[in-house]
Amino acid sequence: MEKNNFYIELLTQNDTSKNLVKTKNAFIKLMNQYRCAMLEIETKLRVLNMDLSLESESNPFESIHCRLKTPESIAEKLRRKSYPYTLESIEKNLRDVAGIRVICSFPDDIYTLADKLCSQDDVTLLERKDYIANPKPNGYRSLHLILDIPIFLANETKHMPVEVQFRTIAMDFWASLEHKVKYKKDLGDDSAAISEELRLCAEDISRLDIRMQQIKNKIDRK
Ligand code: 0O2
Repeated sequence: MEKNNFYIELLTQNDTSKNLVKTKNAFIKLMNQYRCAMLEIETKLRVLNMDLSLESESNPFESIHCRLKTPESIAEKLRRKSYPYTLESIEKNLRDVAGIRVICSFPDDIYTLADKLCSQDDVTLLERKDYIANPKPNGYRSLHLILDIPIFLANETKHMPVEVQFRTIAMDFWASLEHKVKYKKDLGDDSAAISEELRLCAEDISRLDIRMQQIKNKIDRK
């Protein structure tokens, strides 16, 4: 969907007296607020990474990736979930417009980082889905948090949600391939076999993560 069509849809389904430019600007303003919230959480994670690495001589996370949902992806989700097509509806119903993915080497680092982040004074945990303890049927593993964070703007303080996904390098490797498979439509008869193979790989990966963690613990005790 072209960006302008997205704004036109928002416009026509709402207040028709507003013009396209106004709607577009309001959308851009909202996206900037999500970006500010994402920056706040990213900074908190980077600070934790630095501080914890002084204690253990290794970094709790290997990499961090931030993304704002695209207008196309926002539109698709509103449509899929049958939510109203308004800016208010985006704010009320979508909590993953701002998203951060944190890639750790070891499973224990995921829980340490998540706990330390959630215990900060200005962070409120809205939702926690532990797909590591309870993997999805297809084998997907990650820890998902929806956090609320205040952002301090020129004339107001606003609370915004940010989704943070924590996974190990191995879980991320799996999720990237599974994502490709999901969106590849022409797998035909191989589709079921590939899904089963992926599910088995997810189990192998989980066992590998546990073994790597055990080796690290032994090294740390020396
Ligand atoms: P993107 O572009 O990554 O943001 P919903 O968000 O409503 O579809 P729900 O239950 O609210 O679903 O969210 P959930 O289960 O916490 O998962 C949301 C995100 O987790 C997805 O975002 C993916 O990034 C990731 N995810 C969840 N399940 C899977 C899976 O089976 N395989 C892979 N590869 N990733 C998964 P989006 O919105 O799909 O896209």
